[in-house]
Amino acid sequence: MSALRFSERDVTRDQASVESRLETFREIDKDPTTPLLVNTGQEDLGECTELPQIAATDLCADILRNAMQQHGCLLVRGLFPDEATTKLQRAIDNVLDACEANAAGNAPQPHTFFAPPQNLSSIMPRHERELGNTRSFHRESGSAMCIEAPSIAEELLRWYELHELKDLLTDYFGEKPCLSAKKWVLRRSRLPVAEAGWHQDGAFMGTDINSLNMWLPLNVCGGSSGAPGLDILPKRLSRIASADGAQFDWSVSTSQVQQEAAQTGLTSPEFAPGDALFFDHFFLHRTQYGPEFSKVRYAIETWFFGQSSFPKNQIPLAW
Ligand SMILES: O=C(O)CCC(=O)C(=O)O
Repeated sequence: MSALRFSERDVTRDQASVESRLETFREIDKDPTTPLLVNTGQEDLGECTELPQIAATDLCADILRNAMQQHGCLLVRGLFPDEATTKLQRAIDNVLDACEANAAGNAPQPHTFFAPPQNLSSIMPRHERELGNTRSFHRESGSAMCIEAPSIAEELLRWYELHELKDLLTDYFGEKPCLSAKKWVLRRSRLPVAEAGWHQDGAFMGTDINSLNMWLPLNVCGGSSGAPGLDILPKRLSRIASADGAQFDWSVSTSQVQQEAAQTGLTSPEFAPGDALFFDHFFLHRTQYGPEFSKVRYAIETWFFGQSSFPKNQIPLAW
């Protein structure tokens, strides 16, 4: 399998390519007639309590579909090699540092790790204000939109395709996939980890979509490793839990989570670099936090959608 090669890329061409991926969706809305993979309020498929795990060699659309229907998630062990995860950590350092410099008014010349698409603010409904708020939110949480660095984005797309993810997702969605500018995120935890709250991404994406997130940790994290992973409820939910008593209107209070988890129980798996956790917009999870999490964790979150069943507010990106 070919390695990741960031430094050999043509930044100008990659920036133009990401701009064109954004333009594809400027005038397009989702198609309300596309069948949904999970219908809101559909009947529960029993109390499946275990987090389903498979080896990367066993990953196929049927296993993914089955796990998503039964548990709302699938953990694939060893999907990507160690050599790549180390390279990706360094790339994230470079992108986050460039974003900091840009915010401090020292906008770097376009380079491999920073060359934001020039149409990004015009494509967001609230333009500069929305882009500014999105960037501040990311800086405060130790993250950045992947497309701030089009060469990283384009190389990742090439690499995802080599790992047959595009075929897998096309089969899963029943149509070609697209991605999201806002929810394709490079992450390096800021310590101490702030409480981010239990949430389902459908609370702000909407629920009339077909989605799949690939959450990709790049170093050992979770469990009791000392680096924050995710606390999760490995259960197929098909509605957005109430935000009553929660910190934000898109989050879920601990007491509400305990009710949801009454039969299932919560889990906090330990992840190895290159494992991938797949889940959708109904999946209930949060970043682990607390004094015991003193180590930095790197991760990439890539949300995919069906190309006619995407949340327009997350700024779709053609693939
Ligand atoms: O990486 C994290 O800690 C948070 C990830 C998350 O909430 C998500 O991918 O939706």
